[in-house]
Parts: sequence; structure tokens; C-alpha cells
Amino acid sequence: MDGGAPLLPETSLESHQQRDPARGKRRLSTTVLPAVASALVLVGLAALFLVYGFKDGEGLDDVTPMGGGGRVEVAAAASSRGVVEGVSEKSTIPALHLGASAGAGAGGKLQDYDWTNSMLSWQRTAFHFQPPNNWMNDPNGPLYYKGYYHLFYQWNPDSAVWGNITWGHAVSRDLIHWLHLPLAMVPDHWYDINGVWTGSATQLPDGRIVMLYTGATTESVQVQNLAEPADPNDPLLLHWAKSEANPVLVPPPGVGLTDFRDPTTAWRSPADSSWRITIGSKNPDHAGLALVYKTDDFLNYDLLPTLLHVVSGTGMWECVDFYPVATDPAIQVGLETSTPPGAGVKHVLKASLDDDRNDYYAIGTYDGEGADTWTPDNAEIDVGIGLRYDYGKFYASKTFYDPVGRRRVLWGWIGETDSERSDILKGWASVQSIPRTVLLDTKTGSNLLQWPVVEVENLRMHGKKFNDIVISPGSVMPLDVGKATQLDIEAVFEVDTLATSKSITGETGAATYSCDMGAGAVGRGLLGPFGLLVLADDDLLERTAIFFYLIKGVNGNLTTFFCQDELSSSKANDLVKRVYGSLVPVLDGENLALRILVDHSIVESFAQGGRTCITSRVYPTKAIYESARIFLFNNATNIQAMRRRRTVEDRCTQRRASKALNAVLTCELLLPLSARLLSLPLAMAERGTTAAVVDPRFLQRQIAAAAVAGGDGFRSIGST
Ligand code: DQQ
Repeated sequence: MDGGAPLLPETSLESHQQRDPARGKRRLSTTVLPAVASALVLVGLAALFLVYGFKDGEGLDDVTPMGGGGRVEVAAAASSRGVVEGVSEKSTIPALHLGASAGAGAGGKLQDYDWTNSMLSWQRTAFHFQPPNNWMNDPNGPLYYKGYYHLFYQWNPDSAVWGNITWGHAVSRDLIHWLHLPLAMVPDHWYDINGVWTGSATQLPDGRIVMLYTGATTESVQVQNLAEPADPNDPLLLHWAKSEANPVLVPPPGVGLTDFRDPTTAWRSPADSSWRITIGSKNPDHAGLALVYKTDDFLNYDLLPTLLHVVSGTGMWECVDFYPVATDPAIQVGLETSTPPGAGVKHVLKASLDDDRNDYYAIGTYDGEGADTWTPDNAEIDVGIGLRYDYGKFYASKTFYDPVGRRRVLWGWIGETDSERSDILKGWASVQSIPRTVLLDTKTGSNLLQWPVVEVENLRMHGKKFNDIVISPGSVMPLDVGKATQLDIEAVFEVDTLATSKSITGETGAATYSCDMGAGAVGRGLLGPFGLLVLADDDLLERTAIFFYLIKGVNGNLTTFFCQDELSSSKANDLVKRVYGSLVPVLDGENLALRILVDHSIVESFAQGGRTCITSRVYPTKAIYESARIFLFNNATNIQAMRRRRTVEDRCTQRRASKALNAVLTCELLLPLSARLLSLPLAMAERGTTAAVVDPRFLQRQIAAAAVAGGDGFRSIGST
């Protein structure tokens, strides 16, 4: 079958200009390391102990409530507070302004789009984790305990912008259906009054859980604090007790007071069985680094003289993660965090770079018997200068070991790429990535594989297969899957051998091609781009393109890029729209394979089994609800006989929390009803206290009801 439709409409020049101008350049940090940090810390902390108080909420009260189909208005927008608080600027405002976007009128003022309630409501996702409302950022302290997966997260209970950070909390049986619980921790002590920031859980051999987190003190100094479940018998871990000994760690000499955050899950030293944690920082020369502490009791810590690792020019390392992976192809399971280094084990070090807000990882060797250092396998792709978990919008991630699924699961914070104004209008900001299993790619040995947890597949309602489609160069072909805003797409592309034959001469630009430097999906090369368009309207005026781009160098070498083009994802211009992507390894004999999860405003894509991943947030104005379509496209110019066999399975993903909901055969429910049924309104949780005020009997009734409802949405892993 040949594609009959014409080429994609050209993307406007203005849209291209919205790309991140800072890409490839590192923004200089404005945080200065105090020369006399040690003395200041001691004096400062002594003073801080005397100053104690609650911070006022900084809510936004003037937002017109949403509802009905009319226009929405916002009377006042809060300025974001990230930089002044010593952490990243969280909103997209700088990118929007720097990008001189197409929406900018005279004087560079952004032209706000006239968003309707209906458009904004559509943006809320259905099977990605989101709190009921307001701002969310990093995933915190994920763990499995007494039958439940727990996810904590950075949350602003007061508004849809960053600030007043508390720990939201939810539990799940399957990592997909969540029950929202009362706040786990709130800023209520001098050592965390400016924010209960990011932290990690460690489960000790005796079953005890220790939660280490960063607190921003009354003076915004970053310190580490300890909390433990108040009732270890409670599987929901509703109540958390902060240690009397807090803070258990303060910035050590030479470390900036606002450059000391995000303790990791602890691992057991293979040398002496004491515990180790690592904490991110940077040095005065702007090198990102990971400090290592030794502890036996999680109250007293010794800073080790050597760093776990340091990489020059990478700036502040946030949310460091450190974990083992198996190198044996026969052992395709995750490893518990304390698995010692040795034969068959590599260690992954991940840092979230505050400079460019991307998550970088590298694979290497941990020396646990000697100096507690880690060395990358390949220094050229060291942490911060090489591989990324995701080449789109994805940050501040954290993994945990799931003992039930024997897997390592990764969560990433997926922020918004619209304006802060829009976030306030819609009343929420950010989602979490689909939880992803992480394995070493034992075929390449040089990258990880990330893949949506298998439980996502339970959401598939029905499928549609398209086999042996051949699409001619320069054409677009609709795929009739009906409504297409919640999809799990798997596609395999078989590239004609002509593509690799000697008759195709190398392209001179091959050495410099990159997804963001090309023309995106509307570019035309000899061997690409080709792929899918999702969230597209019938006229293709709005579409998000996910594509491969093969390119042959003058040396005859073929390389494959995997890209995602948001430039035409929306008619609105008060958004950041980019072309994201990177190289993807393709081994001899492999077809090109991709998987795409579409869930309203998030498009999460995985190439070659998860070797390269890209996540986009997109905000169409037209290609929504009934009008969203998917297409295949091929913009390669010179592969007359190029034949791609695609198997596209449209699997409408749906929350199925009860037998009643299983009867819903339509692909799309605009409201994730099961989440509503299982959620507790957060209003029931009282701010200003760590004590949950929800009646536990009510909670138990909810859980029992969910179980009786069929167990589909809220069940033990492995049950049917
Ligand atoms: N978010 C937290 C910090 C962390 C940052 C504050 C990363 O602990 O460094 O909300 O997004």
C-alpha cells in the first residue's frame, strides 16, 4: 500500500527559533561557594537552632475556578521561587523568553494563547501518576512495603507553581493505580521549614525503613534529616516521625550552604558492612560531584575523604542515584541496591544536572573495598557529558529495587513545557513518567534499557494491527484507530537493504547531524525521517512526530537517530516546542523498533527496546478528544524501494479499577475514573502537621472496596 497524502506541511521558521538556544552550552551557576564555609556553617547553624517558626503559605487565591466550557482567566500569577531558594528555576518561563518564541509580540512579550477549559481539561493524563491538583516535582523515597508500592513526591499543596514543598504520598498495588494518602511530611521544623526536599528510603535487613531527606532551614541552608515510620505495622505508612537528632548532616567544610542535597538510598559497604550514602554537590570550579558518607546508625555520619565521583564543568549534581546492574544476559533482573561489586555486576551513577535540567548516567565500576570510588567504563561518556535517561523532558529521577518484581524501577519528574500562567489556569503542573524497569543492555554493554513496567499492559483494552505497509517517500498515511489520545503503540520498521547498499552515497552533513539541528520531521534526507505522527488533527496542522533518521557518512558508516519533533504540536505559542533526540544503537540484523505511550499531554517514546527514550509534553488545541489521529510518514527522498514493515498496535490504555469499568469498551475515558474512586481528597489531610487526620477506618474501607471490586486495578502483583 502506498501512502497517498502529501508531505507534511512545512514548519514555520518561527517555530524553529523556539529551540533551546542554550543547548550544548552550560549555563554558569550564580551560586558562589563561600570561602569560609566551615566557620559560617557552624555559626549559622547555631543561630538557626534559635530561630524557629512556620512559613506562611504562598497560595494563589485569584484563579478563576475551571468548569463549564468558557474561557478561563487568571487574575494573578505567582513568581516562581526556585533560584532564590537555592534550587533550579522550575518553571518554563526562562526558556519561553530566551526562545524569542513565535508568540512573542513587540517588545518580546509572550502572546498568551486563548486556552479554553475544554482544552486545558484534556491535558490531564489518565494513566500517568499525578496528584489531584497543584504543583509536583521530584519523585521521593519510592519503596515497596507490606504489599504496597509507596510513592512520595515534592508537592506544593497551595498552588500550581513550585514552593512550600511538602511530601505528597500515594500507594499502589501495581504501580499504575494509586490511592492518594495524606501528606507524609510537611515543613514544620526549623531544619525543613523552607521545604521538605528530596530524599530516599532505605530498608534495613530487620525491616526498618529509614528515610533521609534534604531540609531547607529557616536560613535556606541545605541539611539532611532523618524520618521513620511512626507505626511500622501500618502498611500504608501514614505517619512519619522526624528524628530528634535532626539535622543529622550539615554542609561540610568547603561545600556551599545551598549545594548539599538529595541523599540517596543507602547501600552496604562490601568492605565492612557499614552503610554508605552519597549526596550531590559541586565544587568552586563548577565540577559536579558526589560526596560519600559512612554510617552505622543513620544518626552519626563520617564524610569519606574521597569523592564517589567528580566531573568538571557539570555544575551542581541534584538527585544523585547509584545502583548495581547485572551484566549477565542470563540474569535479566534488577539488583538490590547493596549487591556488592564484582563479577557480573556494574554500577550506574546518575546525576540530575541543575545547569541544564537533564538526567545523565554512566555505567562503571564501584570500588567498594578500597576508597569508595566509582570509575566510568568510558570517560568520554562520563556522568553529565554522555548518556541521558531521556532526551526530552525528564528530570530529578530516582530508582528503587522492587523485591516482588525483582526489578529496578525508575521514576522521573516530567515537568510542564507550557507557561506558568497556563499551569495556574489548569490548576496543576507536572506528572511522573510511567515507571520504567531498568536493565543493562547486555547486547551493547554500554547503555541501559528502560521499559514501561509490565503492569501498563494490563490497561490495554483492544488492539489493531497494521501489517506489511509500504509507504512511498514523501507521503503521509493515516492509521485508523479511532480516537487516539490514550495509546500504547508498538511499531517495527524494516528498512530496505537499499538503505545500506553501496549505491547510497554518504551525506556530507552526516557527521554533524543531530535531531535538534535538522529540520525535524519536515526535513528530507536520503534515509529519513520516517516514523509516526501522534496527536495530529486531520489536516496535520497539529502533530507530534516520533521518527528515525538514518544517515550515512562519507565513510560509509550508517548511524541512526531517534527524534521527537514538537515544533508543530500545537497552534499555541506560549509553549516551549523543540526537536529532541539522540543516537540510538542498532545492531546488525535488528529492525527499527519503537514504542510510544500517548496519554493526553504526554508522549513517552522508547526506541530499540528502550536504548534511547524521549518524553514530550504537548498541548494541542485541535488534535484533542475525538479529533486526535495517528499517521505514518516517510520524508526520506531517495529510497524508492524502501519498504517498511510496520506493526502498529493501537492499544487503548484505560484504567480498569473494577469489573464495572472493564465493561467500558470505548478506547477513551476522559476521566481516569478508577483514580477518582480510589482517591482520598487531599483536603482531608491537614497541613501544618505530620499527623494524618484521615480516619484510618475510612482508608481501610476504601482499600477493601477496591479489592472486592475485582482486584483489577488494585491488586497484588502476579495475581490475575
Ligand atoms: N528538587 C528538590 C531538591 C532537588 C530538586 C526541591 C531537583 O531537593 O535538588 O524541590 O528538582
